[in-house]
Order: sequence, then C-alpha cells, then structure tokens
Amino acid sequence: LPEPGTLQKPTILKGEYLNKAKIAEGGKKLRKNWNSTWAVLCSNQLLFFKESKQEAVANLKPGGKPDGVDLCGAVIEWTTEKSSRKNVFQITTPNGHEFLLQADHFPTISKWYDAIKKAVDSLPQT
Ligand code: I3P
Repeated sequence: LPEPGTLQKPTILKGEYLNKAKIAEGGKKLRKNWNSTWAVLCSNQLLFFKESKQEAVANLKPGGKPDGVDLCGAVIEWTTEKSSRKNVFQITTPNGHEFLLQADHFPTISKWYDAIKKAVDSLPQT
C-alpha cells in the first residue's frame, strides 16, 4: 500500500508510541495481538513503525515499505466492547481491515483520535 516517498506527503501528526491490535483483515477476524507501534499520520495514511528510528530508515530504503492503513473511507469510533483496555478506538477500512488503537494516557489517544477523524473527514469517501 504505502509506496516509498509516502513520507514526503504532509505529516499531520507523528512521533508517539501507541498500542495497536489488528483484529480483522479483509473481513476475516484475526487473533488479537497488542503491539507497541510508532505512529505517523500523513494526509491519507496512518503509518506504523516498529521504532522511531525505523521511520527514517524506511524513508531512505527504496522498496522499504512501511506498514500502514489507507484512511480513505475509513470509519473511526471509540469502543468499550472490543477490549478490556481503557481508551480504545477502532479504525475500520472499506476493505474490511479493523485496527484497535489504545494508550493508557487519555489525552494522548484523544489527540490521535481527533487528528485521524479530521484527516478522514477531509478525504474522499472512496
Ligand atoms: C487475548 C489477549 C488480549 C485480550 C484478548 C484475549 O488472549 O489477552 O490482550 O484483549 O481478549 O483473547 P490471547 O493472548 O490468548 O490471544 P484485550 O487486552 O484487548 O482485552 P478478547 O478475546 O476479549 O479480545
């Protein structure tokens, strides 16, 4: 999905470790597995890196694709049912990928929720 050069797109928000769990892929449920991820929000993509350093490395390496989610047409919603954790919101993409994002510090996750929501609202729906 994200091509090299992705990081040249305007970065809206970056530089925070969040907890991420992918719970569905293409409509198929996945076993939940929480991981810490370095999140970067670009104009139409939310990118996930293993560590902050990797962001710079992926940007230099040709073909070094970062992991990410295309936010066009995505639905963003807080959920209290999908996890026993607090401060969890879900991103659902039109192609049936589902991610949970979480942080113990509410202001942190709230900032990401607002920024992602705003990014999605400014994008075309398809
Ligand atoms: C899951 C793991 C997750 C938990 C999930 C468990 O067990 O404990 O952390 O999600 O709950 O099934 P396993 O490691 O054996 O797969 P939360 O931390 O978000 O509650 P769930 O099945 O209710 O989603």
